[in-house]
Amino acid sequence: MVSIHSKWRYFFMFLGIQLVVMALLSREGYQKRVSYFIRIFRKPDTTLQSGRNHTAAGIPGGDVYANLSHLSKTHSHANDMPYCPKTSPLIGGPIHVSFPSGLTLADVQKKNPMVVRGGRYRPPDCEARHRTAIIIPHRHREHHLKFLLYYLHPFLQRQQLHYGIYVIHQAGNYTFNRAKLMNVGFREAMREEEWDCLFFHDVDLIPEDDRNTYICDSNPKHAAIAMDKFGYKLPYKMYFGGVSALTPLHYLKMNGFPNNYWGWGGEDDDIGVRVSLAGMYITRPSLKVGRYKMIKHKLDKGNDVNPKRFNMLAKTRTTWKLDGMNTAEYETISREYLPLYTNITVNIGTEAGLHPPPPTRPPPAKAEGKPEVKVSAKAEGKPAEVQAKGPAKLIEGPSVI
Ligand code: BGN
Repeated sequence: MVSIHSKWRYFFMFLGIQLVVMALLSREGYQKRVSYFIRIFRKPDTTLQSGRNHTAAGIPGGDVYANLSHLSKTHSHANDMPYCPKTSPLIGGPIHVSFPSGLTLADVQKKNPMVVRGGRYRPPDCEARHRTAIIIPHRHREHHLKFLLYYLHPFLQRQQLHYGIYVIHQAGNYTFNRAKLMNVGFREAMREEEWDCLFFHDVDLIPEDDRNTYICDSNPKHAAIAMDKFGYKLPYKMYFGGVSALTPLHYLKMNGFPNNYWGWGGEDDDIGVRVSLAGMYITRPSLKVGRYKMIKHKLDKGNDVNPKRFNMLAKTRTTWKLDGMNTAEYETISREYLPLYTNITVNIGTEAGLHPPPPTRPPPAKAEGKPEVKVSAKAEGKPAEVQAKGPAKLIEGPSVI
């Protein structure tokens, strides 16, 4: 029979063991576990500064600038640096994306002290395994560009890439041509450095997970597979819009992108069709990783829906070799090496050519087909250097890289 005394003895022994276990646990992050349970009962934090936050779909998202502060300029880019690890230790997964008012390019610059002239970066403590150029077609979207730069710079640094950001700015007010600007970006970026991968990036899409690595695959990659505006799903199987990644070889194999899609729509489908016509296929990251938040906006002035896109798309099979990188004709107006990006302003002309003839009859109120090549190389923040280049005519084939 167990006496009352021995019952108490067992109780105190049990209590003692509990105390020893707790003491041991507290040495190995017990506090972390306790704070984890406390956090479950707390309201989610909504400030931008917090370490972890929640994305639109309730996935916890971290501060894109976390982990980067220890990188310092004291590292020297020595010749004998080891290669960076295959998987960057700085990668943290989901990123919290919000668009705080009052953010300026000067703030973005302050947060990215390791980014150098023209928006270039190399990891300070290891030799990057990949060299990626980001090509961003742009006009009148300074507000979006600021947010994209705020997120993209630390995102790419976390991936330990050697990278450069190129903004290709369409001069004048004629209808926007996204795909032709990409052809310009390809040519101009490759002229400067031997990039091994090019990311063609819409200005209004912010990546939400840094496991979506900005490196190329063995086939053209469609990175923006899950956008918030499509409910984080692919809108249709052949979709190739938003953000895509190609090596220079992929790009030339498909004769680049079409030059003749003026206005909104269809050009990304044409590019997708070119991939398969050139004997390649589209690769994609997982839906969990290829997530993007779109900065909301209305359809731009100067980027009306292109009514010809259905007919043009039906003919891609016969046009892709005749129109593309081998016929991209443009004039470089200026090249500015700004602190956060290289800004290249170009005249890409109109459907009627680079210098369409003036109308013979008195022009109507709104002269269609007449480009007003008024260059606005204005960008927020002071240009570090402006190298006025043009207008120098550049009509080049794919052999000239
Ligand atoms: C498609 C557009 C794409 C656009 C996506 C997503 C066309 C061609 C007609 C078949 N394609 O419909 O350009 O990126 O929607 O918005 O309009």
